[in-house]
Formats: sequence, structure tokens, C-alpha cells
Amino acid sequence: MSHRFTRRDLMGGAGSLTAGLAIPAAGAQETASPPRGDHRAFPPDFVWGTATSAYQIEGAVDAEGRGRSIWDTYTRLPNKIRDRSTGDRAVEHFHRYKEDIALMKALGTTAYRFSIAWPRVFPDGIGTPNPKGLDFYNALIDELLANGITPYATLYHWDLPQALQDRFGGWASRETSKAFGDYAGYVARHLTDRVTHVFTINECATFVDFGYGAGPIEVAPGLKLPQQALNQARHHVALGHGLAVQAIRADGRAGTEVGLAENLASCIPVIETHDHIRASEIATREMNGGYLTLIMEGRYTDAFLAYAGGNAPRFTDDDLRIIGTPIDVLGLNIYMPQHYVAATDDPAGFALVPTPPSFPHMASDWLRVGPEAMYWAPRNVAKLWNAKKIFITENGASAADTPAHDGRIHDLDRIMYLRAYLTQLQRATSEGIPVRGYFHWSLMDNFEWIDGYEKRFGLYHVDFETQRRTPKLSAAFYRSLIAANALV
Ligand code: GBH
Repeated sequence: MSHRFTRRDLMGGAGSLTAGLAIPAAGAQETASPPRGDHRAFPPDFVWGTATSAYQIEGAVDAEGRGRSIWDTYTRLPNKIRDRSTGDRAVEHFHRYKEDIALMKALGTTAYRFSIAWPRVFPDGIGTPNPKGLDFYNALIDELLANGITPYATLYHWDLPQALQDRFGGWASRETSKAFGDYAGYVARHLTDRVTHVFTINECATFVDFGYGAGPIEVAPGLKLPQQALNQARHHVALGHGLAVQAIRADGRAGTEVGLAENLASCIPVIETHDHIRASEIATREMNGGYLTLIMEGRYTDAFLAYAGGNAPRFTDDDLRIIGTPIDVLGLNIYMPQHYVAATDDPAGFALVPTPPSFPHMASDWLRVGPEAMYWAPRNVAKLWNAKKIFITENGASAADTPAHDGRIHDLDRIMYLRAYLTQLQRATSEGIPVRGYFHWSLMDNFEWIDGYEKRFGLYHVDFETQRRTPKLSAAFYRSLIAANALV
């Protein structure tokens, strides 16, 4: 950036100061290579992308024979969504996908993680597929590839076909696990000629605990099951994941890389000394005992079963074999430090340190700022399970994003968050922790579940009335970072 400060800038000409930072149209020249040392560089083949999910962006909920999902139902219940909105329109990505792919290209990203809406493909969850169900995704994938962007598909980002909820109680029944395996096989047959990376399920920890359990927040379908039924539902999700992995291997193109995307309970050593680091490894394994550890090891930990007692899930050895089917890629959604952990002398070997109320957070109350989660989560899972290929499948932050008088969005807080987290990611890759890529959540502002449109996570600001997309300052930050493949 060759801009020199002038008297006018210093007297408040914010518009001119930031003018050079706007994202130029795709194909425009790079302005400069920022100063950096190689010690801040990422590996040469590191993958930079953005992430979204179907219900949060697509809209077009009645298009081309789509069935209803539990989120269509849930958003219509009184007082569930903070601004009483729905995803009916969302950000009209279903019709604007070409424009949105141009936005990805302008960032310099070469990968995009999106999700497929199960009710578009199987309107009733099972049975006869909708002949038009994959048309949109076929067009999306072709357009991505034509623009040099590699598609990474997620099969389930929470939009369960309502029919499966009505018939079986959703994930409370293993019928849903089986239906998910069938759906995964069908998608694999039709898309893995072009889609090389498939994630089965996004964030079991979120939709099971909050959708089937008792709080602290509630999401669709909003059941409040007792503990045994909750554990059983989580077991069915893990089983569905395993059946899907097997179906993709059986029906997809050989070499398709399969995994899952989980917001594991990240466990951070309270102080980076040997004993607390060891405690954080033990805690990572135990605090994820109901799902990630189960999938990576093919068994429930002794501590998990002892703690669950009479509420433990009922399962067979065959279930465990399916659930533990080895995966190729492990996706981690990392937003915040879940637990700070300290060493103890008791048999558990770790204690969770309570988070003080003054701990800083982003615009979403839950989004505590602890950048070192981006280092410790991959490090601990790589060590515990010898994971060879990790992707950060989501990371990002909500901010106020109020446009200035000239329409620009100076989201300095998001840049602060990103710089801090990506510094920790660079620390991880420079030590050889096998993180292969990073997907920013999100490409653009969208339907933020129970927060409706009131919380913005995009690199692009969306005017929800006009659907106009505008790059925030953080988009320029991300673009510069990708161009340098290093912290800037
Ligand atoms: C992800 O979830 C989702 O995958 C994505 O769809 C979403 O838009 C994005 O992040 C931003 O939220 O009330 O303290 O119990 C993020 C992980 C975990 C965030 C649970 C909300 C509730 C915390 N989520 N959390 S709390």
C-alpha cells in the first residue's frame, strides 16, 4: 500500500484513508507484497477458503421440489428466533451463487465449504430421491471448478428433513442414522466425480446438546430429552456418521477424502507448562468422550461410561465398528476456548478452571476470544489420535459491522480476532502440526440460527433488504493474507 498519510487523513478523512483497501474486482493487480518474515508464512500448499451452510444462505425453500426441514418448522414457532425471521429468503444464494463465487474469487480463496440440504435431495428423508434435488449443487460445483475453487461438501448442517422428525423422532431413532447413510451414498454416487472432500456431519455437539437436550440454549427441533435419550441420540449421530463414511467409500469415487466437522470441546492448558499441557491432552480426550473420541477410537472411554452410568447409550459391538471406521480428514470448527484446564493430583488428572465473567467476547456473548484454542485444539487431537490431515472447517467472529457514512464497514474487531487466531494457527503449522487448510466462517453475513439476522459473521456485509454484498475491511485483510500466504 503506497498510501501516505496526509493532513486531510489525520483530520478525519476516513474514506480516503481506507479507499485503497477496498477489494478490487477479480483479476485486478496485487498492489504490493507486505513486509514479513518467513517465520510468519504458512506452508506453500496451505488451503484458504470460506464456509457457509445451506439453510443459512440459500433461501428458495420451495424451489425444485425441496421438502421441509426442521428449521422451516422451528423458525415458525413463536419466540424461538430473536428477530422472528426465517431462512425462507436468507441471502438468496440459490439464485445468486454465481455472484457469490465471484466474491470468493476476489478474496483469492481456492476452496469453499458448503452444505447440501438433505430435504432438497430426499424431500421425505428416505425413499424416492427428488430428480431435481442435486441440480443446484451440480451447477454450483461446476461454477466453482470453472473459477478454480475446490468444493468441500458437508452432508448435514442441521437441516434434517421434517419427515424424519415426524416419523422417527429424528436422531432419537437409528432409522435416521440409516437414512443418513443412504442419502450419503446417493450424494457420493452423483457428486464425487468432482467433489474430492466430503464432511458427513457438522457440529454434533451443537445440534444434539441444544436440539435434544436441556439447554443452556435451544435449537431445532427443541426437544428436551432426558439424559439417557440424549446420549442415545448422540450415539445415533455417531452411527449415522459411520454409516455415511462407509457408504461414501462404497459408492463414491475411489480416493474421495471423507471426514467430519466438529466443534470439539477445546481444552487449553491454563499456563503453558508441562503438567498443564499434559492435563489438556487428557481433558481433550475425556471432554469429547461422547462423540469425537468415540469416532476416533471406536469406543466410549471408561470414564464416559462410568459417568453416564444407567444413562449410557445402548449399543452393539457392530455399532462401534461402524462408528470407528477410519476417516481421511478431520475438520475442526474452532471459535473459542471451551475449557481452560489445569493439572491435578486426583485420578482424573485434570480440572476445568472456571471462566471469569470479565473474559472478553465478540458480538455474540458465547464467542470468547481465546486465540490459543487455534493452536491447542489441533495439537491435542494430532497427538491423541495421530490425525494426519486436519482442516479448520470453521473459524470466524460476529461483529457490529455498522456501515460508516460512506457505506464502508471498518470491522477492526474482526481483524483483531482473525490476526490473533491466525497467528496461533501459523504457530501450529510452523511446528509441523498437520493442519492443511482453513475455512473462514463466513463468506457473507447470513441467517445466524436463533440469532436470526442480528449477528453478522461475514467477510462480506449483506444488506438483507437489497441483498447487496459489500466487502468489509476484514475481507481486504483476508485477501492480503492469502496473497502473502503469511500473516500480514
Ligand atoms: C457454528 O457454530 C455453526 O456451524 C455455524 O452454522 C454458525 O453460523 C457459526 O458457528 C456461528 O455461530 O450459548 O454458551 O451454550 C458455532 C458453535 C456452539 C456457537 C454453541 C453457539 C452456544 C454457546 N456454537 N454455541 S452457549
